[in-house]
Amino acid sequence: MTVFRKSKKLFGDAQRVIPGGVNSPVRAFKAVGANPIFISKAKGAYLYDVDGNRYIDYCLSWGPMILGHAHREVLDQVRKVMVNGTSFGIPTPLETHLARMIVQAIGSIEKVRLVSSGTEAVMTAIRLARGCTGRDKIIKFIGCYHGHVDHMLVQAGSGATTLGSPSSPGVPRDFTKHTLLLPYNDPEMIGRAFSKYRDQIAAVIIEPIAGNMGVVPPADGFLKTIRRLCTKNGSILIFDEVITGFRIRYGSVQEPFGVKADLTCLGKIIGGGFPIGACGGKKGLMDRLAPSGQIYQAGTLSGNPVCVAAGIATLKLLKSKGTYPALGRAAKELCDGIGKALSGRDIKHTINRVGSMFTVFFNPDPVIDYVSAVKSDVGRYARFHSAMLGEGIYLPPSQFEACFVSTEHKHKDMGKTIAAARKASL
Ligand code: KE4
Repeated sequence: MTVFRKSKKLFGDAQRVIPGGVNSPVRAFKAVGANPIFISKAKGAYLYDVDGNRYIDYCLSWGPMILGHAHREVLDQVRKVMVNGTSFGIPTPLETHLARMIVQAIGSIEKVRLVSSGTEAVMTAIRLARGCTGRDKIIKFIGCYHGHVDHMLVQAGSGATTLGSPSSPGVPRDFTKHTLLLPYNDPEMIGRAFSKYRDQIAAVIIEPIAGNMGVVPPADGFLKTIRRLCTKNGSILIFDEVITGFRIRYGSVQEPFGVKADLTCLGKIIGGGFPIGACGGKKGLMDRLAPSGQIYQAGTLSGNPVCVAAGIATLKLLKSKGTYPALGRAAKELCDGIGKALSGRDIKHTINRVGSMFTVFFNPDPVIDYVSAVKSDVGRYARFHSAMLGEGIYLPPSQFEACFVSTEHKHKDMGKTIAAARKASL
């Protein structure tokens, strides 16, 4: 019987001094109706909580820990750099090194600005798109999440192609009146939006493989349709690859999809577990950013040597041959096993997987967009999460998130996870 006594006490302590007891809402386990576990340490594929329980971790800090936790070679590089100072607020050669690795890995990126979070990367991309086009409107897709910047916290307007309204208190209506929310994987709707707003659209921002409604891949041709419409109307195409960047392959998903973005947002993996984000694109766009251009963007700790050292070490290790096929094989073995376990118990579900990111939806039908995703049985997911936690398996505490596999997840970990799925009380 898994005990959470110390975590429960720590959660009470935390709630007295931190809103909701957490520093990011999803960590509070509200979506699975439980108290969060508090972590004491992590190594490889495993988390260890303050009660001494060990978990196989499929959340991996929401994606960054693709090499597993506390990777020796990443920490060695961080140690080497940090003893020489941690932040100077003036350039270091390390930033150029990481920027060059990103440029060499992603064909659509000629220059890149490093920042400290995915949210900042998105903020930068949208301001750049608006500044370069002189237009205001932005298209985003229902179910995609691009960080907590005001104009991205939008709920769909009343009609199909009406502009959005705030989805959070504290966001003035004026801040979202230029944001249009469209259904993911619906080429007809985006065609109608461009017909209606044509040369008013500064940019379209999309998760090329959605991870924030659970994993939802793009329908065939959907991304190419968006690319064609953006090119035709002089709008900027922004791929938010904060999750997918260096997750599916060494670089972006633009190459396998045959769609080049004008701007790409990155984060998570490129920081190797340290705070980072990045916005990259063609020189003609990127050079419009201050100080080479007039479009302002800044950050005290942007590109700081510690985070950048972790990112460089991580990308170097990811570059080694065979990394991504092995990640894909491990995730396939896991998803096939979980699928068989649940089907064997006649539990209706669907699993979406791309490479080493996946979601088990408790949904009898295909999940192809937000409307189909939210038909999932979130109560059953909560019971699944709790049962798996009790068996030492840590899944994201929400049905609408992505699971990830790292290079440290071994065959025995998959076997234990599949066995747990076979007996989880649902
Ligand atoms: P951050 O500001 O949290 O570093 O990145 C925002 C962001 C931007 N774009 C995409 C596609 C993202 O997935 C994210 C953040 N992802 C969430 C989990 N899906 C982070 C977890 C959290 O909010 O606590």
